[in-house]
Amino acid sequence: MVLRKLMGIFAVTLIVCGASFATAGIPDLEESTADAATAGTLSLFCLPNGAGSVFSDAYVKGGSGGSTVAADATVTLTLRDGGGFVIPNFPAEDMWLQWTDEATLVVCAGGTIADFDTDASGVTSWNAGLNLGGFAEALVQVRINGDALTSSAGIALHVNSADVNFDGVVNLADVGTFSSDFANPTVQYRSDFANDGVMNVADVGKMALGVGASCP
Ligand SMILES: [Ca+2]
Ligand SMILES: [Ca+2]
Repeated sequence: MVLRKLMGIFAVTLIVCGASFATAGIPDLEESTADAATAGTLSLFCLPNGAGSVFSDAYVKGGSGGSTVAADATVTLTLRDGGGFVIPNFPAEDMWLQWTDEATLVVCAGGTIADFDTDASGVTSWNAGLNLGGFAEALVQVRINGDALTSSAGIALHVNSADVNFDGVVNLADVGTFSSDFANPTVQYRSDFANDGVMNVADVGKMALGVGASCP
């Protein structure tokens, strides 16, 4: 009887250990967390060739009183398994950003992957310029091997780019659309690159910077 009890405990221990071994090192979408360095809705200017703004050089969406307000949008992810243990050395190319609405966005191949593999603390981040065109006013989700984190609904980081017509190339067609937006009394987010709710020379400068850029 005692032997049978011991065998039972041994079997249960095996099953419990087996279960935790099975999830060790496998990213858990609820245990893993990601946040931007600044709270609130932010705006980031991008270019298909990656030469747009770095995340630490983003804006508070809409600015304040017609002035741009700088903000650090750097996204930091801590990757954990089902046991809450951090996962180091996870490949950067398997972690990327994806907006909940990408209808007016073009993402170049691998254009939104993490800056580096997770470090010894299971941490990676996004600060380098993304390779993308078009614009999105939606939440952005961190995806691990294609699956979105469930620990939050996403991060309020909106993006626009000099590739206004979202075809992966910045050319005269984009300049034309930007020019008509510039003359439009109703400010269009897609063209308000130095985002402050006003069209002015700062936006023109970013348009000019982007001409000729394309996906790598
Ligand atoms: Ca274009
Ligand atoms: Ca502006």
